[in-house]
Amino acid sequence: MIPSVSGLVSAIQPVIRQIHGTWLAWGGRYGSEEDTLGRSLTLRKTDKWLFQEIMLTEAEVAGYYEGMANSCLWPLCHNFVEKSVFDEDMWQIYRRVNRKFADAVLKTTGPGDMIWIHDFHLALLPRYICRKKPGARVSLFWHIPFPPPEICAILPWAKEFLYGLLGCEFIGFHTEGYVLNFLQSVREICGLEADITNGVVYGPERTVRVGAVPIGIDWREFEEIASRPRVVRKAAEIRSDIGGEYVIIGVDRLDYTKGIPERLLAIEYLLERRPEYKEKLTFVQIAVPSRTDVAAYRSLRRQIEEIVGRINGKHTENFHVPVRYLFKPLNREELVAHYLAADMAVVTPLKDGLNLVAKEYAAVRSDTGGVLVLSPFAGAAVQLSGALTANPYNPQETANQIIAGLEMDETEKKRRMSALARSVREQDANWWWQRIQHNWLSGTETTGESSPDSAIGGGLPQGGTL
Ligand code: GDG
Repeated sequence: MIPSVSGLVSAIQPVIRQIHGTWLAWGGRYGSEEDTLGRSLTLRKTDKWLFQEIMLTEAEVAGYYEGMANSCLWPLCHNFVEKSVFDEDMWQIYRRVNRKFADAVLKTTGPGDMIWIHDFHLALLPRYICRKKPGARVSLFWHIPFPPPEICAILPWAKEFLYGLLGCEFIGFHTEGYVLNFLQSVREICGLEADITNGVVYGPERTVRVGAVPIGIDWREFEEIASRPRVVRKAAEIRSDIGGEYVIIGVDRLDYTKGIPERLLAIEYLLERRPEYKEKLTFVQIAVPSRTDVAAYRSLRRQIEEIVGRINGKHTENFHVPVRYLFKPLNREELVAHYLAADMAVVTPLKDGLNLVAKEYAAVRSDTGGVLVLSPFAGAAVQLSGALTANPYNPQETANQIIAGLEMDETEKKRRMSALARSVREQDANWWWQRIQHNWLSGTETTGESSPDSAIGGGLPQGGTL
């Protein structure tokens, strides 16, 4: 099985490996109406954790995953209300699939097991589990932004959606801002009492703690990959193939929240205003294919390709092509070689829960300089104060910050990069997991049966094949 490329998968895998849990998720295969569980397998021979496949029918994938998750909740939570599709049939399928996950979790877990749920695909699952197993040890991590109450209220099923989450003992978000949005939504939409200062909701079935716990990365792994001789050689090859003086990189799933067209417009503006950069600068955009069955993603791809064509048609000088565009995933080593080769990473989402690419770039370039240009609308901006900030909605500002980064003196670059690296190292994947455990377990009585490594129930959509 090949795990899909996404921030969620990158973030979760090191923790699951560490605790030897069981990962329940849809594995990308279709089953029949009656199927709940599919195969159990280890992803690699050396893995001590188990992947337990949950089967979905084609209609469930269409209504639940492509529909409710990717075409309704994803845009809504990223403030793209006009892209959200609201459809009662989709909602009914979302409920059904959440119930299916609840059945699978209940079959797989024993008394006292810790059930850790991931993301907006499974908002109803905590309550479904608790109804059948009152007092179950359930916690959820929300990987994307949580919208403010006035946007949350647009969801026709907002109350049920929020009550679903309130089956948890603890809910983690990336930032204090999302925590506040959640608490205010619960107050305003459900009329429940919420203690904003201490992050507590007094729910109908249990008291729920809520907190900001931004995900960290396994920076040691990135540093180790970046030190491999073949990766260092690959980075040098990338630079010599590209030519010119400066390599700037963007790495994203191809998603309208990531601000790829806006970033390209900033590059276009820069080349027009500062033509001396035409032969010096190359912008490499790695766009990983994502949600290709959703119409909004197909039209975004066309839009990006049109802008890339226009920029290269207009600004190629002496065969130096200013924008290199890759519409495919790279393997880990190739990805790290690109980070290593790049003088600058431009991470300018219009809205992003956190953004791991910014942290990965900082981990790889920690000792070698490099510059990070970061959108204030990425959750990671709260932690990564060494970055140059650029509002993605303003291509001129982004272009100016790119120039400022390219022209910055080496001492300032190193100062900023070491501040970034410090934050990425201090608040890494391990720190994140420790804080989740601390928040989850604090304030509750442990029976002695419970252990954070006994089981993981999670709804993590996987691509690839089994
Ligand atoms: C969601 C939230 C939140 C990218 N290209 C390749 C590749 N990647 C990997 C990166 C990184 C991951 O994919 C992307 O993570 P992000 O955080 O940038 O974005 P989302 O996928 O939208 O993730 C996000 C995250 O969950 C975690 O909570 O930060 O806000 O939207 O790890 O390295 N990996 C490989 N080849 C590529 O070409 N192998």
